[in-house]
Amino acid sequence: MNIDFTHVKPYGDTLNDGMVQLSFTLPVPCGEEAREAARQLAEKMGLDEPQVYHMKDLGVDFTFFVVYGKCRHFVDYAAIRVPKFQNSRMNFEEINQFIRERIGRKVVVVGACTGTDAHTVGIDAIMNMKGYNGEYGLERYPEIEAYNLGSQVENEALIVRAIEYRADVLLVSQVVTQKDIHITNLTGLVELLEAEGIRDRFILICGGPRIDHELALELGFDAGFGPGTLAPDVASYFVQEMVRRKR
Ligand code: B12
Repeated sequence: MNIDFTHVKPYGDTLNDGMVQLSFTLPVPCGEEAREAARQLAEKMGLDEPQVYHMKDLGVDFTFFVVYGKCRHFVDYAAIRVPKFQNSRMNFEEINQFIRERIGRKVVVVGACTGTDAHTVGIDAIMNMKGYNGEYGLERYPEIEAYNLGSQVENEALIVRAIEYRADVLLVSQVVTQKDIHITNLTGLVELLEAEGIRDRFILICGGPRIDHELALELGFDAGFGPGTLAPDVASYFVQEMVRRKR
């Protein structure tokens, strides 16, 4: 198929038909006025021929919609440049061997889910002994000393423990993103570290379902990891970064 990567559009039935499906909620009572409001809104979002395929009364004057339409916009895929990690992905054995040979001591990692965020499953998936999705977590790595502080850890408390344990790496999980609270928490940590003059002591990594590497760099972190991350993805990055920094 001949695709023009400078003009990429969503694909439905035929190339460049622009078909998308959109779902959202409006704070209006369910009815024909609500349907028309959803249709007009979709049109304003850049969808041609919007059709409300599903409308559901959520009660207390809120309505949920699924709308189909043809997106009139395109993106220049050929011009996209995304920051990426400059390292290879190693497995459990390779990472431990790399630490023994290239670092020569245990790597200390301190992790937490910070602020008021109580979602522990993400940070546990990366750190817990038993691991996640077929991969051991960092606690299982013989060459890594891993401290999982759990959830709802204030930035100040994380820093205290990081200093106490002489951490090489800080892992920060943020799952809740309502009102951009993850941005506030993550930038707050960077500011505190900078104010104390210790930002450069740590490899600073964040992760969560709405985090990516680009956002992490923007917020002053060294790296960011999103959905589907496994312990070796993160460990491969930080052990190689430690060696890069020693040079
Ligand atoms: C389980 C759950 C809960 C449990 C949490 C239990 C626990 N001990 O963790 C409970 C019931 C307590 C809960 C509470 C709330 N929750 Co909740 N919860 C979920 C749910 C269903 C699953 C999250 C999860 O465990 N995912 C599985 C893990 C493995 O995935 P993950 O977190 O993305 O982690 C992976 C990557 O992101 C990455 N990663 C994550 N962290 C890190 C860190 C580092 C350093 C690295 C490298 C990688 C990394 O690696 C992980 C493994 O691949 C989600 C919905 C969903 N389906 O996702 C809602 C969800 C996250 N919750 C939500 C909300 C709103 C809440 C509440 C505010 C609800 C309320 N009104 O009370 C409260 C918040 C409480 C609080 N103070 O934080 C919203 C968040 C919306 C938003 N974007 O902000 C979601 C998305 C549900 C929704 N659709 O509305 N929740």
